[in-house]
Parts: sequence; C-alpha cells; structure tokens
Amino acid sequence: PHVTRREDYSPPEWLVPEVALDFDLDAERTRVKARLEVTRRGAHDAPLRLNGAGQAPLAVLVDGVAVNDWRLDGEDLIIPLAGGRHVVETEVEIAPERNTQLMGLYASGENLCTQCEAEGFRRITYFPDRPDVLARYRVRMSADKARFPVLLANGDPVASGDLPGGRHWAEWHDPFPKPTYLFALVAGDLAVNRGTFVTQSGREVALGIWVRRADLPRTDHALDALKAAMAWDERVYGREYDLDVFNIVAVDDFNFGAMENKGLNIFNSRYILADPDTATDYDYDAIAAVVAHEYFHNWSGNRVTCRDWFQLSLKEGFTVYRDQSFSADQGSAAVKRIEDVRGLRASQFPEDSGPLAHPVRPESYIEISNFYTATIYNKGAELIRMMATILGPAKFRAATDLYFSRFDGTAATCEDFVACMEEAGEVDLSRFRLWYSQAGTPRVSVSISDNGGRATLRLAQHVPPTPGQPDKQPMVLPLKVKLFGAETGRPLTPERLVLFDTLSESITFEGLAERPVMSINRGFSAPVIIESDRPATDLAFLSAHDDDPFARYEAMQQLMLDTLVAATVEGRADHRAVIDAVANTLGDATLDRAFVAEAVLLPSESFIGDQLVTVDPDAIFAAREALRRDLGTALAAQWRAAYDEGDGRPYAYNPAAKGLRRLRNVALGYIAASGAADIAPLAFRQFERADNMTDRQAALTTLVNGDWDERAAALDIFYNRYADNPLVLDKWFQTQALSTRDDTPSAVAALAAHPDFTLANPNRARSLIGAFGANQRAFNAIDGRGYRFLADQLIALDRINPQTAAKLLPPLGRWRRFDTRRAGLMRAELERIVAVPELSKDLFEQASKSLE
Ligand code: B3K
Ligand code: ZN
Repeated sequence: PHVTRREDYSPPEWLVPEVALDFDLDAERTRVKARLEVTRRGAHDAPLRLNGAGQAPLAVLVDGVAVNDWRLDGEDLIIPLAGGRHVVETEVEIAPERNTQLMGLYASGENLCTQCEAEGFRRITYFPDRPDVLARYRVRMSADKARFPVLLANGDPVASGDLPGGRHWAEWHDPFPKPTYLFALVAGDLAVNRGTFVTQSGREVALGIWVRRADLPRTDHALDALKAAMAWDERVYGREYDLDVFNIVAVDDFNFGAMENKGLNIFNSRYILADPDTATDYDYDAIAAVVAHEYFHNWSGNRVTCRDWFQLSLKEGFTVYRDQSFSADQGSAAVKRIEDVRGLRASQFPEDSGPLAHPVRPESYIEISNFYTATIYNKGAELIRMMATILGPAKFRAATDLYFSRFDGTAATCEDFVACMEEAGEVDLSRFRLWYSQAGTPRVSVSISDNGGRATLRLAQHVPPTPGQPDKQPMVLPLKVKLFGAETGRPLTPERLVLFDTLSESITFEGLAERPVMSINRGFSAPVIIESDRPATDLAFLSAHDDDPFARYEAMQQLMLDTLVAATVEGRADHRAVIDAVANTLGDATLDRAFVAEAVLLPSESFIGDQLVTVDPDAIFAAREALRRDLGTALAAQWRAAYDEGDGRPYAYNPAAKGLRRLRNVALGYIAASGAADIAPLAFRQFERADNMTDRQAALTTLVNGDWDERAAALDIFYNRYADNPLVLDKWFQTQALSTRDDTPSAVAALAAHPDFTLANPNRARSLIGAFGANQRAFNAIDGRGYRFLADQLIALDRINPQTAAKLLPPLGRWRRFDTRRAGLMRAELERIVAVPELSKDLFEQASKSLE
C-alpha cells in the first residue's frame, strides 16, 4: 500500500477559491453537481488533479463545455487545462444508504449526514481533497420535503423554497474559506433546541441543537455547555464567534466523538444527549468537554487550519489543551488534572511504548485515519501545556494572539505555532521541538541525598527506542519541584521550575532546616515517567502533606503502585502503608470529596502491567483484588460512612454533588471487595432506588462483578427499562464486557450474538469489543479465546467500517509485553488478520505494524 511521507509535501498546483455544490438528495441515490473555480498556482503545466473515491464522473465540463479529454488515475480525475483560470464542473451519483464506512455522505437512521475529516469529501465529489486548499462554499440542497424537512449546511442560510412533487430546496453560504474536511450537510426530520449568544462585540448568534423530536428534553446540558464555551473562549483567549448561526446535529452512527465542521458541528449522540436518568456524571462532563472542544476548533482548526495531515496535532493538541483548561475552570482543577493524567497513562503511554508509537508530528502514514491517536491528541495537549508553563500565562496569551492573527485564514504547521511561542514568549524553544519529532515517553530517574542542611537532587533521563527511532536525544523537561521538611511537613523551598534538558544534572539546595522530602513533577508538569527511590514513608508523608493536590494524588498512586508491583512479583506484600495512607485521606474532612474519591482508587490493572517486564494479568488481578479486599476490610467503618454521607440526597448536577456520588460509589466498590455479607442487597437497593444513572450504573457494575441472584435481576430490569435507548443499552453491554468475573470471555462471546448487538453501529461495537479489549485479565485469558474473538470481530467489522475496526486493534499489538505463550497466540491472530483478502489499508496498517 502507498505510504504518504511528511518530507514529500509540496504546495497545491491548483487552488479552488470558489465552489458551488448542488445536491439532489436521496438515501438511495444522490446526485452531486460541483462547480469549481480553479486557478493555477505558480508556473507549471500540470493538469488539474481532483481526488475521488468510489464514484465515476457522469459529466465533465470546462468553462461550460463538455469535455472528454479527462482520464482517471486510480480514483483521481485528471483534467488537462490550458489557461491559468477555469470553471470545472462535474456530476456524480452516490448512494448514502450503502455507505457503511460512515465517511462521506451517509444515512444514520432517517437522516442523511456527512463526515469528511480526514479524506471523506472525495467520496462525495471530485475535489483536491487536502487541507491546504481553502474554498468558499455555496451549497444548494433539494430533497423530499416530508422525509427531509430540515436541510442544513455550513455557514448561513440564504434562501429556500418549495419544488413540485413534494420536494423543497435550501441554499447556504459559508463566507469563510475552508478546506474540504470542514464541509458538512445534514438532511432529516429533526427538532431543534434553540438558544442565543451575544458575543463580546454585541453580535447575536442563533444557536441550535438538532436531534430527533423524542430526544429534545435531553439537549439542555449541551446547549448550556456551548454557551459557557463561547463565553470562555472570549474571556480566556479573546476569540469571538464569527457567523450568525451555530448549529449542532446529533446522530446515532458516528465513527468518533464529534466533528467541528464550520458552523455545523455533527456529533455522536452520546456527546449531546443527557438527562439524569440516562447519563452519568462522567457522561455530563464528557458532553461539556466535547461540545467545548468542537466549538474551540472554530479558531484552533477552522480559522487557522493545518497545512497537511502531519500537522494534525497543531489543531488537536492545542484544542484538547483548550478543552482541558475549560473543564478545569468549571469545577476542581486538581481533579480534572488527575483525570487527564489517568487518561494519558491509560491510552497514550501504552501507545508510546508499543508497536504503534509515533511522534506528535508523524513522519509517514498509510491511512491518516489511524493517526487520530492519544499521541496526537493527548500528548499533543501536554506539549502545549509545557510551553504554557515555560512561558507563563501572560506570554502564552500573547503568543496565541500572535498565532491567531498571523495565520488567520491560512493552513499552518506545528512549526508556525512553536515559532509564535518563541517570538512572543521571548524564549528559545529550539531543543523543545524534539517533543514533536521524538516518540516515546521519557523516563526520569530522580534521587535526593541529604548532607545536613545541604541536599543534592540528581536527575537523569532516558528516552526509550521506538519503531524507526533507535537513538534518542535528551528532551527539554519542565519539572516543577518543591521540598518539604520530613519532620514538620513545612515547605523548605518555594516551588521551582527546573528545565531539565541534558542526560543528567544535579541541583543543590542549601540551608535546609530538616531532612527534605522531594515533591517532583508537580501538576504533572512534564508527561514523563518518574522513577524515584522514595521510600513508602516519604510517599505516605507527601500523600498527607503536599500542598499541591495533584502531587498528593501522585504520591499515593506511587505508594499503591510500589505495593502492587511487589505483590505481583513476589506473590504477597505488606499492605499496611497503603491502608494507613488511604485511611488518612478518607478521614481528612477538609478535602474535596471528588479528590478523595480519585485519591483512594488503586492504579488500573493495565497501568500495573506497564511497570512490569512481563505482564502477568492473573497475578496482577489477584494482587490488586487482595489489596482491595484488605482496604475494604480494614477501613470498613470509613467506607460505610462515606457511603452513607452520599446516601438519600436528591440528584443535583454540581461539583459538590458529583463528588459525593463519586466517593459513595468508590466506597460501594470497597464494601463489595471486603466481601461484606449485605453487599448484594445493598447494591440492589441502590440500583432500584437510584434517581440518576451514575448511582444506577455503579450499582449494576458491582452486581455484575459478582455471583448473586440480584445480578441477573438487575441486568434484566436495566435492559427492559432502557430497551429503547441505544446509548443506555451500550452501557448494558459495556458493563458486562468489563466484568471481573471468570466467565467474562464466554459471556462476551454470547453477547456478540445478542439481537441488540450490531457491528454496524460504532458505539455498540465499541461498547462490547472495545470494552472487552480493555479488560486486561479477561481479554488475555491464557487459552487465547479473547484474542480469537477480537480478531474474528475485527475481520467482520473491517468489511463494514474499516476505520472503526482499526481503532479496536491495539490490544492485540501488545504481545511483546506478555509471556511467550500469549505472545504467540496474539501474533497468530495478527497474522490471520493481515492474510485476509481485500483487507482495508486501515486495518492492514495497524495489524502489520503491530507484527513488526
Ligand atoms: N476533528 C474530529 C476528528 C476527526 C477524526 C477523523 N478520523 C473531531 C475532533 O477532534 O474534534
Ligand atoms: Zn478535535
């Protein structure tokens, strides 16, 4: 298959300043007429190349005259043109209903909608489908009025009317030049929740959230989040919205979270629809974050877009950083940071240490869809965060202002962004740029030696080899450091930002009144792995005394991790230090309940596995369950108190209420782990009485992990109650796929045959297959049936939706981390996948790279 390389970039030979599209919409057969005004860029005699995929030209006109000297090169349409400026018209026919890949124009339920990023537009019409060709769009749609009463596209509506035969039409203009990937249209029978937002300069923007009529009552939270995001971007970045309308449409069939099309965002319905009965606190927070993320793209992505797809993190890393900062401002910043770091460790660190590791700005790809990764998004966000830390708030804002003004209306590069940071921040970031080119998570070993009043902090860094990058240079690591007195707990130094950019370095601290305890990488100021020899007593001390809540959390995690790694390797460990530290945190009434809930959670099974040379999923599970049991038993009274503290309060959605629910449900988990005799009735009572999905799903999870009569009853009740709600049925599948029971592999196989299971809907596929792949012990069952199941599903899904199939492959690529038996079984499944005839390039790229 063809490999696209960053070094091969060359600017477009033809530009398309204006385009008019005419859609004769129909689910079975849609006609698309395109009228492109093209201009030759520079002196060359190359013909016009228009990308296509899956269609055939029904007509080609140049300057109004039908021509036949065009040819096809693969799927591309090549048209010879004599002059510097022409009008090129094409006509094609496409079949939205048969589009199961969900790229281009497709049907979701009764609606027609589009998804063009990254290269879906070529499946709609012939066009230079690359992000550095920016066009102004005029879009006309006509359709059956009864079936598709609502016709939406980018920009502003300009005219509409009726047609004979029960049809109607509408025309939309988008005044902002944009690349193809931001094109969108929607046709359907949709209801709208309308709102308005008045911008800082006093313009009124009409907001609309479009959903099926029955879902209207679940759209207020998304609308509120949108208004909050619009105000936040004005306040924090000085960015104002630029069109008179902003529409969001929710659809059920969507390959990922949502899409930032100019003025017409299209969302996976799971990131729009919420009410207390069907959505958890986690869902509410995710909705606000994704609504904000897509809105923020209007500047970081749309007004300034990407020159080529290697620059993807330019818009995604920056926009994730922006949405993380927004969410941090809505509630507890510390808890948000903990969640983000937990997510980074769960998805990006494994990617960075596995066969699919790639730099934040990759060098090559076979299929760009495979590069919408945690590295591009989440590590990319960490890079922006580090630059913000190095610059400080005022200079960072000056640098983003410079970036937005200098590159407005253009397609830019990561380098352009860093250059603005350097210029406005008055710093030298030449070595910082390695973060964009070098893959792999840096490991930093730290130790501190104390010499009566004088302490030496020793730092050493190592960036492990990754595919194609055997040797690494030392990176620039901004590490926030602070020392505390071991006896009094008082700070011995102010917080200090160390820019550690060599292989090793020593820093001396003088005049210390007592033995120092080191708090390092506070706030997770650098996305690295810290290896320290701090004893359990120091970690316990920091978990109680550090004045940075994130650092307290980290100290507790490290203490737990050390204990769990020792227990996994040696079969047993002393749990005392962890129990005391958890007791201390639980008993600290001054702490935010949401923080306590995060702090007392044990590291995940997969994160424990990441610390080991060879992952032993059964030993990890056993060690973790043993510690959970001991914590549950030793602190039984405190868990009951935490559980009761959150009991019987009517539902409210605010940070304090969320924190109480979170801690209560963490406590429920520990009560279950202790083996308490009343756990099944307790959980069932919570399940039945809950007035919100957070509590109901937590109770269901507890029951599903056990072996009680209440288990089947709860699953049935849940299923029947929510049979009409696909988003909640996804939870029903997911909860079972994540079960800690021994029979989960066979239960999951049975669920794949359930009448409500379908590979055609990405959310449903992910809720079973994706969740199972994340269930470390169940997926890695020693007989290999988890691997076989995943491979079977991926092969079947690849024929329907390659993009979604490829996204679910990575658990199979982790074979190097396992024993030879498991590794052999995983490799055999990868080889089986690669050998499938007519495999998509999406799945081929992921599977073949995973074998290397
Ligand atoms: N930009 C889209 C992601 C598109 C994924 C294409 N495979 C959503 C987002 O990141 O905001
Ligand atoms: Zn994005």
